[in-house]
Amino acid sequence: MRDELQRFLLEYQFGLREVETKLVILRDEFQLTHDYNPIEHVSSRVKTADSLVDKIARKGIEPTFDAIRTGVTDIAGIRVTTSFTRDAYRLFDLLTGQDDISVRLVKDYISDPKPNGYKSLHAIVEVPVFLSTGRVEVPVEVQFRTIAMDFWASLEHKIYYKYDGAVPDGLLAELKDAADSAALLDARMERLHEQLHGPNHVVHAI
Ligand code: 0O2
Repeated sequence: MRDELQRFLLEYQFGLREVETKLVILRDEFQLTHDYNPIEHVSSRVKTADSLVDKIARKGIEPTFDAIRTGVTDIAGIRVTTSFTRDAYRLFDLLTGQDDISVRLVKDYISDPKPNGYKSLHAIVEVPVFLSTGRVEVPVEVQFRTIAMDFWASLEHKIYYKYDGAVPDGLLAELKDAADSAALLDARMERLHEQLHGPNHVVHAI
């Protein structure tokens, strides 16, 4: 069972590598061709077996590989941090437009933030991985967000876990207020950037 689980998780590790390589190629090509790098940071992880078991129990998913494959879509996860909101959408378009990538689900919490203030653009994509046994489509969750959105989300995540989900109302209101400030900062930085380079910087050149 343990070997089977390792083998199951390995496919997600390979899927992650494929998508990471695509992002590295976009980043390097952007830098070289346009003298501009829209990606600040990329981080990735495959869920640990313990965290996967927790999620299956929480969501009431049957403990079979088929049920897990269908029911848990963030076993492989990548977070792409960009300088500006435009870059988050631009990278989303460039990745999801590649013809070996299929998009399973998109959640746009940038245009439609969660009530707590969370902003991020999520996509569940499927990427082909070629094994000795043949081709498998591996789902990978990709989150695109700006540095300001990421800064907010990582603090909110820590607070949420510290209070085990029961965050006091005063703190929730402060977090929402901080999310609004982060959004204002994003808009302001993007305006400054456009003053420097013009609104269509890079877009024309693609
Ligand atoms: P972790 O530890 O980051 O992996 P799902 O539970 O994934 O099947 P859900 O929650 O509807 O379904 O998916 P959604 O909304 O796309 O959120 C998935 C991930 O987005 C979360 O993964 C978080 O990483 C992030 N996220 C979503 N909402 C919030 C939020 O309010 N605050 C912060 N800080 N992050 C958020 P996990 O598995 O919850 O956690």
